[in-house]
Parts: sequence; structure tokens; C-alpha cells
Amino acid sequence: MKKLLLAIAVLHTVCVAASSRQLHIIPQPVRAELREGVFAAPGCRITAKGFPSQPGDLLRLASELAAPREKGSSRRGASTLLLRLDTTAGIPREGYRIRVTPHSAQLTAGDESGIFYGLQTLLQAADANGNIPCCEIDDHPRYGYRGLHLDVCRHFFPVEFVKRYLDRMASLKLNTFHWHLTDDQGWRIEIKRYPRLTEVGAWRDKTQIGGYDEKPATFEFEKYGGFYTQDQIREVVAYAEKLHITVIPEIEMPGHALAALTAYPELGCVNGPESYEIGGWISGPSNVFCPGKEHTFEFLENVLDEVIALFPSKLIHIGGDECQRTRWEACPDCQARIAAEGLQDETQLQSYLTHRIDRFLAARGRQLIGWDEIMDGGLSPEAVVMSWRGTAGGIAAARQKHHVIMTPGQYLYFDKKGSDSPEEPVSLNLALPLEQTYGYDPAEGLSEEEQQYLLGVQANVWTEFVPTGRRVEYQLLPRIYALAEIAWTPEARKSWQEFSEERLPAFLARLDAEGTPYRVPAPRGMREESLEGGRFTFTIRPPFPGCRVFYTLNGATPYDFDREMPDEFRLVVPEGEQRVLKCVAVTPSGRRSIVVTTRLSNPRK
Ligand code: TNX
Repeated sequence: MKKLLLAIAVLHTVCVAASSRQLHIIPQPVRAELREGVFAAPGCRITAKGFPSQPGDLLRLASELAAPREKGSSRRGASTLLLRLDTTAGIPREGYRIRVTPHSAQLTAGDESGIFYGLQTLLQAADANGNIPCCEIDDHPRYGYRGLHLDVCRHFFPVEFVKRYLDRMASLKLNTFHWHLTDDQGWRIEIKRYPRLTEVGAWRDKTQIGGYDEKPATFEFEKYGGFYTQDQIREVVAYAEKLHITVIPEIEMPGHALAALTAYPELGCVNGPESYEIGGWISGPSNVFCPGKEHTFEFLENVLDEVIALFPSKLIHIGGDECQRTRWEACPDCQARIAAEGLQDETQLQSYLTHRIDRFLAARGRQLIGWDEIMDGGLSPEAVVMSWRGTAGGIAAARQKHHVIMTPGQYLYFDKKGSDSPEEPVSLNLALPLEQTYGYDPAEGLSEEEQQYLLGVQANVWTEFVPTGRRVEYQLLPRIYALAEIAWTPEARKSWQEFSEERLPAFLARLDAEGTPYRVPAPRGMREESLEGGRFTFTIRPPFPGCRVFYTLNGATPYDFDREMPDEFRLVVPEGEQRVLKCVAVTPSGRRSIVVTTRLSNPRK
């Protein structure tokens, strides 16, 4: 008996040691090799070399590694963590080099962002006891622009939430936050010169409660809204900077502007008793800014002046998408502008507006970025294109030697639901499975020469149907891990199988332990499908170790008190009968996956 216990104890130690010796890093580094032994970080001495001044924030981050853990040894001073800034080491921008031995961990980079990302890697590599497996890592990003967007207009999210969003981005080496601050359903940034933008435009009387396909739409009649003061904006920008994240503000024009038009109706084509309804998510036969009036440009430029003063970002996003130009057709001012400028039509009138704003921004040292509609009617010379209606717009822009950011809806719209199951929460009614996001290669369709114009990639979180911060996290997790890998890791180092079966489970287990909302993947090995036959065998693997899979055969929703599926599940269906097999994964924290329904039938011969 004693021997058996000893054997179990030894086996346990081996397993624990083995698990702490894996490198589960997302995004996957360019090169990572394990070596024998571990480096015990708790209690280590931290030194910094080569920095122009004491890198306080980086040292604070490093001290998270050195912090004592509940269990595990902390031999104070026995080992060293060295942060070394070395511009001569030939390390690419934002890249880093890590060398970990049992006695020291050395992190070298050519810039502070590289040190920051190296620390993120070490934080991920450390196990619960603070042990880091000995290793050699050489890493740098595939793209310089690694973005994530958040729509705070359709629903509003407070500063504290935005900061947590930024934290999560930084831990995955994402470096650009696209803050969608104005839209039909709300104006969310204080503009001192135009107080009604937030006094009026930040508030609406009703909010759509159904999904995208709901016709007619139904509403909740509650006052809803919120906005960020300029102080709060500055606070977020400063917070992001410490995380090596640039914040790009988006001020939508000329469409998606009902909130502003409600506050200042004279900015539209018809200044009158029209209803500028805010609510719901579709703009209807929408009113948009009137580019026929000089007054509109004065307004837009005054707003942008305040925006520029708040955001150091070189790129300033002016939207430009989905502008309904029908009002312009009947507007004397717009028609006069078209005639005076020799424009062909309303499409070119939008292009006229974009060009003017482009020049305005350029004169202030900034650069215009817009959704791919800004190409219609002629692209302005300096503009950067964000390709959302698929990749065609981005490819066309790169061919015209314009810089491009890829954010195609079919891969990177995180407002979409996770699957086609009716169990998914109310969403934009299109499915985007994780594997589809992971498989995206932003360089797809671009020649090597054209790829020079590809700055990078971004995912978007629109929030028409995402009413709470926790729901934002649900939309984002685990998709953000796939985004990070698309943006950072060389295509040849990506592997869906290895990602989904090795590294992702480790990250899901962490989310589960933290209590963060996330979408639990369905049990692997089960799919929504109809199968025919008499005998079935399914090989089931839970989304991550520690989850359990439960099932029913009578059509009822399975719960964790139902029968548990073994790893290999066999079922007999007699001739002429059918079964509805429903299964669900339940995580250690009790979170459930959506239910997967498999219809099994054995037709009479
Ligand atoms: C299109 S993407 C929009 C957004 C919506 C989104 C819903 C883009 C530039 N415009 O206003 O929220 O679809 O997925």
C-alpha cells in the first residue's frame, strides 16, 4: 500500500512538473524552445540595463513575476531577472529575446514595447507557483497594427470597463484600440464647444431588445445613455499608453450621425420638424450631415480640433460607412455644391467631404482613416482604408498604394454569434465560429509588393445586441486569442489543431478560474448533425481538462445532474427508431456550453 501511495505521489510530481514545463503562449512566438529545468521567479532580483531612464512601469510589471506566491519557494535574491534595452542587438521593432536558465531570466529588446511584450510572455509562461520553464524565445510581430475596436454608442461601457478591455488587449500583444465614439444611437465624447452633443445626443428614450431579424422591432422604453468627459478620455489614453496601446478615436461622418443631428438639427439637409429618432439600431431612411453647408464643415472641424487635442494618435477615424445619400438628392445646398465643385453625383459629394477632412487633418499632422466606403467616388491621397465589407476594398486600396487595415466581416466581426444554434444569445444573426477567425490570413489575395501597404488587422465589437460589459467579454472570449495570433504570429507557425487542443484549453481554464464570462466551446467530437445507422461511437473531448460532458436521449436539455458521457460514447438505435442526443459541456466553475443536438436514426431497410 505504502509503495502504491509513493508511486502515486511520484506520478503526481512528474505530472505537475511536466505541466509546468510546457510553454503555453498566445500569440505563438516566432521561435520558442524548451530547455531543461525551471527558473523560480518569486523572490528573484530584478535589474534593468540600457534604459535612458529608470523604466518604472516595466519594473512594476516585472515585479508581478517576482511576487511571492502562496506556495512554492522564494529564495530571495538567489536568481535574477534582467531587462536589457539594446538597440544594437538587431531585434525587430516590438520584438524581444528571452533566455531563461535555472539561475537567470534575460529579456532583451530594441525598444520598450519589446520589453513589455517579453514580460507578457514571461507572465504567461509562469505557472501558479511562479516557475518559468527554461527556454529560448525569439519573437516579433507579423504586423505593426494589431487592433481591437469597441462600439460604445449602441451600448455604453464605463471607463473602468474600457481599462479592463485594454488590459486584456495588452496581455495578448494587441497595440491599437479603435474607440467608436459616435453613432446614430449615441454621442459619447464631451465636446466643450457643442455641449448639446452630450446633453442631448448621449441619451435616448428607447433601446431595441430583439435581435437583428426582429420585425417589427420591439423596444425597452427607458432613458439610456452616458458619455466620457474629456478628463476621462485623457485618463483612458494615458492608461493605454502605459500598456503600449494607441487609441484611435472614431467620429462618424457623414452617416451614422443621428445623435449629433438630434442635438444640432441644422447640421442636416432639412432643418425642421423632422423626427431625429434615436433608438433601435438601424438608421431608417436616415438623415446624415449636410455637406452642402459650410456650417457643417465648421462644426466637423471644430469637433475634430478638440478630438485631436485629446488623442495623440496619428490616425483619426472618420467613419464614412453606410451613408445614405438620399437626402442630398433633394437638398438645394448639396446640389449647389455638386454643381459648384463639378462633381458627378452624391457619391462624389461624400468623397468631396472626405477629401476636405483629409486635408484638414493633414494640416494638423494627422492622417485620415475610414471604412472602405471612403474609396467610393475617389480616394483622398493620404487616407488609410479599413476594409470591412470583405477584403476586396482593402485589396483594391493596396493596389492604389494606400495603406490598409483588414477587418473583414466574415472573419473578424465579433458581434456575430458563435454558431448557428438557436441557443446562442440574441445577436447579429450571422455565425462566426472560432475556427473561421483563426484560419484568416490578412495577406490573403495580396501580392508581396501589395503587402507592403498592409499595416495590419483588427477585430470589431459592435454592440447593438451586446448590452452589458459581461456580454462584451462573452463575444470576445475566446475569439481574442485567435485575433492575437492572426496579428502577431507568422502564418507558418499557426496551427488550428495545436492552438485549439493544446494552448487554448490552458487559457480557457484560466478564464474559468477567474470567473470571467466567456463562450464555452461545445464538447469536441460532437456536432449539430443528423446521422443514420444502428451503432454509433463518438470520441468526446471536453473543451479543457476538468470539464465534464452530460447528455440526454429524450430531447430534454441536459444538466450536470444528467448522465455523464464517457470519453468514448456508444449508442445503439434499433431499426425503425430514432434518438435525439443532446450534450453539454460544464466547466469546473459551472459554466455551460451551448447544447449540441445530434439526430440519430436507423431507418427500416
Ligand atoms: C456595419 S462595420 C456597420 C456597423 C454595424 C455593423 C454590424 C461598419 C463600418 N458599419 O455600424 O454595427 O455592421 O455588424
